[in-house]
Amino acid sequence: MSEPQTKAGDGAARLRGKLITLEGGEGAGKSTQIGHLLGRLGAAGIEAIATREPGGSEGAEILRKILLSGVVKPLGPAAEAILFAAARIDHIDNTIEPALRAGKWVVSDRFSDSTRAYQGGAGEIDPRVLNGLERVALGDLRPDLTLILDLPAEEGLRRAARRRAPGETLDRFEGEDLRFHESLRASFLAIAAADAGRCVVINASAPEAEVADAIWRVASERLIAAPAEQEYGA
Ligand code: T5A
Repeated sequence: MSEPQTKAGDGAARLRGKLITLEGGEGAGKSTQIGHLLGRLGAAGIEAIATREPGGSEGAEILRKILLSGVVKPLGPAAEAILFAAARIDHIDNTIEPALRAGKWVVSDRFSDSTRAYQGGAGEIDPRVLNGLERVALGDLRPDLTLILDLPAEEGLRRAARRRAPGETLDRFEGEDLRFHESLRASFLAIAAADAGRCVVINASAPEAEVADAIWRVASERLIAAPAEQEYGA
């Protein structure tokens, strides 16, 4: 479980890194855009790491294999949500928090909003269950910025299919029907509307370079030009 974001430390005050999450449906272009964002952060002199969910740490990568294989599907979305939360705890403890404490920025391909959209919205789990899981998994941790890459579900599935290697099968969620994927899109947009301070919707139907420019504009305006930096370990 994550620790509080600000606590007494033993050394000199260090600047805590920022957590940026990219969310959206299948094939929205998250991995592609994380490459661009990391390049631009590096050029701005900001040390950043890329990570992903499910996964991003040794234990969480084991759970990723289990979850995406589909063996948990018969147990229902609540069981899947609990396993996604277990993976998230390992990811936060072993990858995200250590990097943030070291002053690095963390860019994660999916995070807790994916559980809200896939298991909550589309999977229809009671939001109270998701709130409880989120409290346990995240503690005080919240993304500083969430970019929701939005595009029609059909286009995202088409892109994901084009990227698939010959003979590669659909994973657990890619195999769901179009109605499921359309409801995901609606869930992500609802999450963005409910938390506009944290989330920004990006038009992911635009050409790759335009999407990269839009993401960089938002990230630099919201985080780099931000007047006050949060200190950690003071
Ligand atoms: N999940 C995850 C849950 O159900 N609950 C949870 O809590 C969490 C964390 C993870 C699965 O787990 C589910 C959601 C997912 O189903 P994954 O393999 O990590 O699965 O897959 P995704 O996160 O869905 O990522 P994808 O790899 O499908 O898509 P991306 O990363 O969004 O897209 P990307 O960058 O690989 O691009 C796809 C293709 O489109 C092209 C790219 O070149 C690529 O070929 N492309 C564009 N084409 C045209 N215009 C653009 N602007 C383009 N941008 C990219």
